[in-house]
Amino acid sequence: MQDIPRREFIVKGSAVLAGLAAFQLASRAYGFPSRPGEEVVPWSDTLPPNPVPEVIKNQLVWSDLDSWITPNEQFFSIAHFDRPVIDPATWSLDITGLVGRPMTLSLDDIKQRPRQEVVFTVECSGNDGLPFFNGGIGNATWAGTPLAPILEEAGILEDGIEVVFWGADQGDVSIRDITFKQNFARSMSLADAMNPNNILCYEMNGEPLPADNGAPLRLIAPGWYGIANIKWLNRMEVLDRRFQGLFMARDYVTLREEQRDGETVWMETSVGPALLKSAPARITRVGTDYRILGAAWGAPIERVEVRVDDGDWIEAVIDDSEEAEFAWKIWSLDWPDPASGSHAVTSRAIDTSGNIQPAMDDPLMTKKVTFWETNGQVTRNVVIG
Ligand SMILES: Nc1nc2c(c(=O)[nH]1)N[C@H]1C(S)=C(S)[C@@H](COP(=O)(O)O)O[C@H]1N2
Ligand SMILES: [Mo]
Repeated sequence: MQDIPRREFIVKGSAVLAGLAAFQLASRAYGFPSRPGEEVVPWSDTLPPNPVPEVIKNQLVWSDLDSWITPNEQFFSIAHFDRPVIDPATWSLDITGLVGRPMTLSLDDIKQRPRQEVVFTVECSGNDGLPFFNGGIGNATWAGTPLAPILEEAGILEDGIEVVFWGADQGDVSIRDITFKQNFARSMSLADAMNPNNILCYEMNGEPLPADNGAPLRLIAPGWYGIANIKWLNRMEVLDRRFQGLFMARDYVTLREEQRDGETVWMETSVGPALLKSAPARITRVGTDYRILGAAWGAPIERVEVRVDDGDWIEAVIDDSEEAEFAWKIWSLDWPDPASGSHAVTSRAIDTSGNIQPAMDDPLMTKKVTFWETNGQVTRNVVIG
């Protein structure tokens, strides 16, 4: 009895779906603002050689940006210690410390739990803070299982306030004259860890998480700088106090000179959530019709403005064909018949609260003396004609 309507529904449904798929394909192809026959005009500025090729690998080449999602083989990776290659069959995740029910989960256990995906643009907080580093960023679809229900099942004891995430990678760490072998670790307050957006991630753009990006399991903490997204995760430990490991309390510490009632104070904070930012990615041309294209991320984007040389700020067109809270927005601005010669191209993002991405000579940038969290406006140079 119910078969007939159901089949009808499926037939109609699939026709609708097929139509929708075709439409989405078309709008997707249209969505990334590329034009038939366009050619890429290279930037005239180039990065000096990367002095730490084992730490920073595979930087994004901005002028190659031609898709909203960064393919895995073009995704950057950062490793401060070694780069462990882990056998998923023998790997497990321990949940220990101040929990009522300590747990050990296999990869299968984790994959059997509810699946959650998020499109999230990960940027290293060191990006644009060092002369050889502007490609520490990429946008991927990450899949895994939500973190919060696992912590709930483990039963955080009353005194638990902090969750430490440990990686399998190890290096030598020193405090004063003591040197010891330590695993990579970062922590979050219990409140931050319980954010429903956080996932324990085993898949990147539909493929198993690549080794360099943390296989078999990593934390994905949407909205945070890269450092919070612990790779090669194998232990989570709940503490009754703040964790002060190298990457929380000594490295990845932003030092800012600030004024309080005319007095200079030095503020030291651990790198945290991402900051509002944008960058020009590439220039293309069809004949003499030039176009500037870029990305904006780190906060809900209201608009992006572009300036050529010392000209006015002009509003760019934001590509709204892809909607994802934690993903970059691609923007573009037509630049018809530019004068020949050298030009500087700068972008600035404005968020929905009205905050403007700071200029590089803004005190927010100049009074920040460590290189992390450099979210100032990025200027690129191009020679026309
Ligand atoms: N275990 C571990 N996790 C880590 C790191 C690391 O060195 N070890 N580097 C962090 C830093 S600094 C960044 S920017 C991101 C980069 O993620 P990706 O390598 O997948 O691009 O991973 C973070 N997670
Ligand atoms: Mo980073």
